[in-house]
Amino acid sequence: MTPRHTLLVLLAALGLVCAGVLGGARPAEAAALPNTVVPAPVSEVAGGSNFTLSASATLTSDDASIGGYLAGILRASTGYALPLTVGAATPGSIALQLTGAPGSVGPEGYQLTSDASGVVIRAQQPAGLFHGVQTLLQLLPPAVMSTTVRSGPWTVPGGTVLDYPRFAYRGAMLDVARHFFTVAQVERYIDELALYKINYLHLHLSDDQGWRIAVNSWPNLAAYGGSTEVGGGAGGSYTQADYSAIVAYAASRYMTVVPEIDMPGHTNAALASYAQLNCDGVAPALYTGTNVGFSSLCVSLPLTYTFVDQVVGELAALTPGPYVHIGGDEAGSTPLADYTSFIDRAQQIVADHGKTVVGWHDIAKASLLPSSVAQFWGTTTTDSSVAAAAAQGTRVIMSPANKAYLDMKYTHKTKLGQTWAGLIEVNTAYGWDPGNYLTGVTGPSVMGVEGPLWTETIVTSADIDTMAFPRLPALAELGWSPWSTHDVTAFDQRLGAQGPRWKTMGITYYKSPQITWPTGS
Ligand code: NGO
Repeated sequence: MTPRHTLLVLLAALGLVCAGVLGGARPAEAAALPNTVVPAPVSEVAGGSNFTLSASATLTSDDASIGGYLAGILRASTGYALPLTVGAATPGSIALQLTGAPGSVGPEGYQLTSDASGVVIRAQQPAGLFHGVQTLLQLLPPAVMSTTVRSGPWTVPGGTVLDYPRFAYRGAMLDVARHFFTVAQVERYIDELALYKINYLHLHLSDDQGWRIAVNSWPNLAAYGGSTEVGGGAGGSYTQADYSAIVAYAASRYMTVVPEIDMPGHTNAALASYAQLNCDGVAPALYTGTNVGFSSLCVSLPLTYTFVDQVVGELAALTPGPYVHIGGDEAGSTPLADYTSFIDRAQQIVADHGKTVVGWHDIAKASLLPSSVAQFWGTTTTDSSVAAAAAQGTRVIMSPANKAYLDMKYTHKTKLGQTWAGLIEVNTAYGWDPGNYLTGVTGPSVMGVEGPLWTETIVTSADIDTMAFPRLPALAELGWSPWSTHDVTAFDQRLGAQGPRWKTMGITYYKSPQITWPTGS
């Protein structure tokens, strides 16, 4: 038991003793906040009486769309009318307020207080209110996530939660290139990620097997380069309107899209679409296998940079977020000198379009712009080029493949996924500190954490769910919660409490034997 849990138990015991002494003045259900919230909040203090949502309750919100989001979930499962108003909280209501939050909550944090008179979530910014709403949902019974009416009582334990993130970047990546996923499938994943306060969605939009975003100046990329996928299926691609719809949907969940065009390697789909992009002027065939490292843009060709400029330009114009990811991994058929000169030019092109570069950590072999971000995907805890870049001020997103890759199998028996970086059970995904993992990459060098889901073997939304749950919530907790809350026993209990929610929501998850899953999950 951690000191924090000891404190909660003591407070709970005190509450029960007081209730006895005062002759039952305090209802018996007043107890510690249950250990159910993932990611673990910065602080939770139990106290006061519980709140129970009644059929006549109202919702008040300073932000109409977040109010609408919460109302939508609560109305569906409770069957209550829950009229949404703006203004002062009324007794018995849930109030979302953009005033009165302590300064410590910052732009993404919140304070939640609950007692018999109501629940109030206070934040400085809408993102904080949205995160507070996620905590509130996790304090309500799992049936609250049902899309059909269920029976209550809809009780929130009494107490106060004060909460804000450890890292500014808490990401998830979906590879829509190896297998294509529709807008609806991506939106479904966004909704799942939002439950765990993930705030960046990285879309891997191009690879050898497919080009997934329409580029007006190079129409064959999507039309031809998007026409297949791993295994030879029909593939697909997003129109620019589709992509904008994903960006807007993500924004409604306080998530920023980071689009990736992988280059100079992983480019067979582009090279197959335009013969003139190839050094020999001959377009290769489309590729539907799973090898890596065989394709490269032609670094000596002037047209290559026109291509990069126009592709990045169109993508940057469609992307409100600050980042464009240029890939840069496994350029096994690009000589090192070509590779570094290409990355130098690609960084400048991205900067010219007003965006900040993210690249897989291979880009640390080139000379990086001060703003460029490296995404570590290695399987070791030392990497001299990444450490050297960090010493120069490069910020790093931590995605060590043997901890954070959501496409690795859980065990040898896992049907989907790969094993090249090892097997990743839940406690392995949880058992590392992103802020103190890679030698020389600590403190402000660590921008955050990301869980990449590569899709060589992933075809359906159920496949996505099975690989992401329950490991994605583990990574989300590493990204959000203070390291002082890190406790595998307490985490496993919190995670188990999510099981009935996933069942209610139709999320197919891996029932890890490391977790005690409650009845009904
Ligand atoms: C590697 C590779 C990807 C694969 C993935 C599979 C990176 C950054 N490049 O990660 O092309 O899909 O492994 O796990």
